[in-house]
Amino acid sequence: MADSSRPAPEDAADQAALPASKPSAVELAKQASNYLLGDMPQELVDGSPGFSKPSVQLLKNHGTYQQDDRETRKKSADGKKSERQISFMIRTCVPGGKLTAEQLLAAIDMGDELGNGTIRLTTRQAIQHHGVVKGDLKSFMQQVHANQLTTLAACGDVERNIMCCPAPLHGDGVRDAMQAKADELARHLAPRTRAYYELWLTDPETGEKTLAAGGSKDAEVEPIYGRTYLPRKFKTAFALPEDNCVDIYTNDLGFLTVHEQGKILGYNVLAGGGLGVTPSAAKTFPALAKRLGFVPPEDVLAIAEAVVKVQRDFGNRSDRKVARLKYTIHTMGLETFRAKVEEYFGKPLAPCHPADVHGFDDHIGWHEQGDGKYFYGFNVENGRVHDSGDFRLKTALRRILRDIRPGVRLTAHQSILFTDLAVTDRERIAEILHAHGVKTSEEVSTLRRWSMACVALPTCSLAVAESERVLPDLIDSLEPEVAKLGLSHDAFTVRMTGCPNACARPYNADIGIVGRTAGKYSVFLGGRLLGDRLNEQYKDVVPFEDLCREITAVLTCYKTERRSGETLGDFCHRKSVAAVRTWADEWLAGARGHSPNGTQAH
Ligand code: SRM
Ligand code: SF4
Repeated sequence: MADSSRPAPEDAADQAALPASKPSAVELAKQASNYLLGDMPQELVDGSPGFSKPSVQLLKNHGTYQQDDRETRKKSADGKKSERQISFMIRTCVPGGKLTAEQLLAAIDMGDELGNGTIRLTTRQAIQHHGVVKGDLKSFMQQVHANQLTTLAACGDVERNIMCCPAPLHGDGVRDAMQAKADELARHLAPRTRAYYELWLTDPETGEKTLAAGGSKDAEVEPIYGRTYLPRKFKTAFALPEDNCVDIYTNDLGFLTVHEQGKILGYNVLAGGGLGVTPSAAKTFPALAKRLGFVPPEDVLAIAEAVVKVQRDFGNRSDRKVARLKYTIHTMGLETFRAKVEEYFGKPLAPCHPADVHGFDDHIGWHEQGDGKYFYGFNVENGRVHDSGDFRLKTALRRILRDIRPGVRLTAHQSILFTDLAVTDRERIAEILHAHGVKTSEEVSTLRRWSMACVALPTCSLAVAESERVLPDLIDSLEPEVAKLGLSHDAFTVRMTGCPNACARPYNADIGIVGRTAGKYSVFLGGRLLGDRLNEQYKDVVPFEDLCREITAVLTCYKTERRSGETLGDFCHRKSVAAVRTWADEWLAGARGHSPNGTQAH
């Protein structure tokens, strides 16, 4: 239940700094940091390879994580400690995934000059670099700024990169208007602290501003967030009922665009989605967002601010495991939460419009934009842009970006849309890709196209198993099985993560594969492309080498028993995951006419 002794909305920002229960160490670090600056100015130039613990927490709000390559760790001489080569992951915000060719080129160049020679397109339409050393951090941030982007709030306890369907489909203007609204909200919820500018965009010797002076000059530095920002990360997305390519239901806050005859009537507001779980903490759970109410377009900023402020004031600041909005709603109850949001909003919320998600498009392939130009959705496997042997994706991208100068949009599926193309560019793009050993989207199997994996090893400190580096092998081994079953054209999502934090959103996929321990995975079934249903655990602790036959068994069951037009996820949901398991286990044991290797059972 909501605590009635809580402060009124207008003075809650200050009091949020003083929670009743013992604040977590991260809260203390934020509280003492003077709006996210802390001791970082001194630590940045102290000659050591890393930062202190409080600064490591603060740095996340500036878009960077202190990490190390876990494969190069060495035992110290006395064998007691492990020696780590510290480097930094840096995430750059790209609201709605919109970039220019120059910006993506610059990001690729920065990966070569200051990072590990690769870049990664994320599951939230942003860009990540890895392997940047402390001495290069400032230069990196300055280059991001020069590239007219920012890393501020790409990570941390703030509104993250706001997602929006990136398709440049200009036809009736609905997507353009929705994308503009998402941009407006991203600007509205951006932190206003000057710390970012003071730390990264000034000369360390003189303290003089070299690139930009920014942030609030008002006495009230952060009118939305207050001194301690939010209790936890906060994520927002905009989608259309006919196209949920951003997985709106997995976000803390979602705006589902309700439109008729080319006019946006308003937005259904969804709240409390989030997927990460901690298996050792039973109090954690994945959740899809709940339908909260309906607002006209002019109220989007105000309702978002109200939801953010309720989370600011009522979210858990002592236990970070249960600090996301989904737990605030769970603790308060949906009706109490809605009432509190209405209080902050200053008026009642209209009930949701009946419109709901009913379609999904990854925008891969060649499409007309509706303005006489074309866009090409290019599938980047697991978002990793690199050159390796004959596969020279990074070089191919450079050529496309330099020679054709398309617009660029990043998708929530770690892929790229090249936009504003002429019809003749289709062949040029295919030629460039082929010349660099890269397949066009049309040459990639449906199975691979709809798969995605998180970063995991070797950089992610939370990974317990491989993900990005092994999913391509699993897909390689599954492709012939899928073809044998005649399912090559069936679209279903296969999403893999190296731990239960769920960065590739496995818990609403048709098939979710989640790292449990080294080389072993839990398998989940029964979500679907639409992203509006959580899946269920099918099997636990499955060795990587058994995943292909286990999934093949499920697909065989699907092929044999599905109804006409039924998708894999819908089939598993209807039949029940338990019944699919029984069927598939019998098939694996050879008791269903044919054993897995195709021989007749006795
Ligand atoms: Fe994530 C933490 C990578 C999208 C849930 N995520 C991490 C960290 C920063 C690991 C860490 O804390 O040390 C990973 C960086 C690894 C590395 O070496 O690069 C990481 N998350 C990613 C990315 C890059 C995965 C990718 O392959 O694309 C995605 C970056 C998105 C972006 O541009 O902002 C990414 N993370 C997600 C998503 C999907 C989404 O938001 O649509 C989720 C599930 C949705 C959600 O938030 O619940 C997600 N990441 C988490 C969690 C669990 C949060 C929770 O509430 O339980 C963590 C761990 C944490 O926050 O404590 C985490
Ligand atoms: Fe790391 Fe786990 Fe996220 Fe994968 S799901 S990037 S292993 S935190």
